[in-house]
Amino acid sequence: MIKVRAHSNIALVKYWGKRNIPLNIPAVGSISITLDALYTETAVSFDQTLPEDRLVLNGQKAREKESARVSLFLNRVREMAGIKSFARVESVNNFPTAAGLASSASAFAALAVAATKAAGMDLSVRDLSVLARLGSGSAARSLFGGFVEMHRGVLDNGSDAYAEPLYDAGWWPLRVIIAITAEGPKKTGSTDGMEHSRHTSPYYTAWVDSADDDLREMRQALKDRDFEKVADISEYSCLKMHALAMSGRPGLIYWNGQTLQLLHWVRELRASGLPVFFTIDAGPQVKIICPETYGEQIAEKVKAHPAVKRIIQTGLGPEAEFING
Ligand code: 2P0
Repeated sequence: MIKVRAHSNIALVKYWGKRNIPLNIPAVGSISITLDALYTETAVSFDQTLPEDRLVLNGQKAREKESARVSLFLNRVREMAGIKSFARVESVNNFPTAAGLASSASAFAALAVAATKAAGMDLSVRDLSVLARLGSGSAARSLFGGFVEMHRGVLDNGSDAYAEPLYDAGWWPLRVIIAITAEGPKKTGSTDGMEHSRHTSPYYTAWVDSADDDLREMRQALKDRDFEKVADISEYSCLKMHALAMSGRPGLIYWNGQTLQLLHWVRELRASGLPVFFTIDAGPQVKIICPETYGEQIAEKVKAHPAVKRIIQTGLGPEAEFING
């Protein structure tokens, strides 16, 4: 049995849209940070005696839809390894998936590493990233720690659409404070939301065309550890992604009233001189980011805000790793 821990991540320059559906190739590159306190641990063993794949999620037999998605992924692993056995997969998230926090990123990153090793393969990190991407786009990034860039690539077969590390977590200690504004799963998942935007929004082409500029600027801002620039580009990419989602037909609104209140509030904090910015994924939670040295001060303020139910705090995390030797 092979067991792997992979951490969740959030994008500062967002991924939204695919250029190839069957191969799950993103239409735009993205840049993310890996989160220390949010992770998935996945154990995999292939067993010739099993009549089918067995998936246990957070201690319970997985539902049909989740099992099918994992089996589809395992089929690719079996094909690559030239084996036919089914697998036993046990996966545990240490964070609440019901709050709509990303779980597919850490889940498919951990599964890619554990399943290939359990199948007797020793893939390069680049090949692992391509494989993880087939499970979930953001999973390609969760293989790595610290600051990570995902490339959209140009090839039809997706072999150049992979993630790679930009800087490790120690490059620039940041704190991420996740403000939970509502519990419960989101209504439209990212995968469906992205396709909806591609098919119905008049802004989709502009989104794709402007992504490379954002990536280039963010790379430079991270290199310079220029907080103001990172804040500016992150909020721009986040709001542009949500504007794209909202401009579909019907428009997708991932925010609630509390989300919007917090956006204004974070900008007020910044205007008052505190180094802090927000980003939001396909849900109502607001991720508030600041230098580690301001972490405690800002976390206290976020926790006390009436729009916030509770917070989850984390620093930047490491790459995916084997945890049973
Ligand atoms: C991101 N998101 O860059 C963006 C921003 C959500 C909003 O990547 O369809 O679950 O499995 O490739 O990776 C979430 O999308 O989508 C995501 P699929 P995924 O973090």
